[in-house]
Amino acid sequence: MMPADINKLLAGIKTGDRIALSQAITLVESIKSGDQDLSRKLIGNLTNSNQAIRLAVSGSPGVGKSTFIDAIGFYLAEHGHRIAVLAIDPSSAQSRGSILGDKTRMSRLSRHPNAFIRPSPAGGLLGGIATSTYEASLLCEEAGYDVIIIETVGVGQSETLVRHLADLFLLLLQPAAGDDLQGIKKGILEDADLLLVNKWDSHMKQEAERTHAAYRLTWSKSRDQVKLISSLEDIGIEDVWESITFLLKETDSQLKRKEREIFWFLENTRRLMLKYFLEKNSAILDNLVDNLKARSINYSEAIENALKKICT
Ligand SMILES: Nc1nc2c(ncn2[C@@H]2O[C@H](COP(=O)(O)OP(=O)(O)OP(=O)(O)O)[C@@H](O)[C@H]2O)c(=O)[nH]1
Ligand SMILES: [Mg+2]
Repeated sequence: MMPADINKLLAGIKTGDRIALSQAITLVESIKSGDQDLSRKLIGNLTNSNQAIRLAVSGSPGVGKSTFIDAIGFYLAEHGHRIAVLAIDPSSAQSRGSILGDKTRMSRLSRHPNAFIRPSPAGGLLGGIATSTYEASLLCEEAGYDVIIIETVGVGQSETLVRHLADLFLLLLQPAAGDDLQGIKKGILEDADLLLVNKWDSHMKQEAERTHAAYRLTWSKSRDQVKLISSLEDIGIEDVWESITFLLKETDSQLKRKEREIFWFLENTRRLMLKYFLEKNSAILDNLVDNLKARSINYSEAIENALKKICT
């Protein structure tokens, strides 16, 4: 892509051209340094005049995240909202197959004229959160999508990062037998704003009710923020949206927006600085590794040498 194309791309995004939006997201996801320069130019020229609601949807593999997003996204799209879905798939970097999978699991939404679905490979970065997801959400906002839903598997570091992508964090839970509360880590539970026990249907109905009751008793936040839903049968979806709008009224979204910008500025600058220093000093590090192998220096001397040569 040429620098001159950036203005064309920007104009396309503003008029709601999906291809332009897709191309722009591909650009911000690119790790080529030329693309990164263009990407910064693109992001720097956004007007940020639209204000979208950002929702993160997390939960164990197979709990029903995509099915839930299809249900609530379709409901909102039918009510005049424009929905963008950024699905971060930790496996798609290898298989690439799941892109099709996500589209078929969000079959109603993917056919809706008010919806845009974008699967992104996590690329092994940050345990399931692509560092470019923040930028992709800015692009969707510029394109006029007023609800942006981010699907992510809550693993590793992403547990703390999802908080910084969205205004609200929805955690889906699997109906679990008896006392087994499925080993969801306390940290991720406390980060969540809504707990949604999914699959409240079929043979899992009673189990879902028991799980719901258990979380209402043990969770530190309001009992009303623990819900029973069936994404497959569209049960409880409207109620979830009501809770979301209620919680959003209590959140200072402008403050969240500022905090988000600062967080991702630091996160991405740190990552770029590290990459820059590692590339610039690779010869020094290689040389020290050789010295270690030859035992001409010891471990501590190698670290001291590296610091002296690189940081002073
Ligand atoms: N019975 C029932 N099945 C559901 C419900 N929601 C999802 N499922 C099923 O659960 C399976 C997994 O659903 P997905 O929506 O792909 O789950 P996911 O959490 O997005 O999965 P990954 O993206 O692979 O982590 C599918 O077979 C769905 O049909 C529900 O409310 N009830
Ligand atoms: Mg999914």
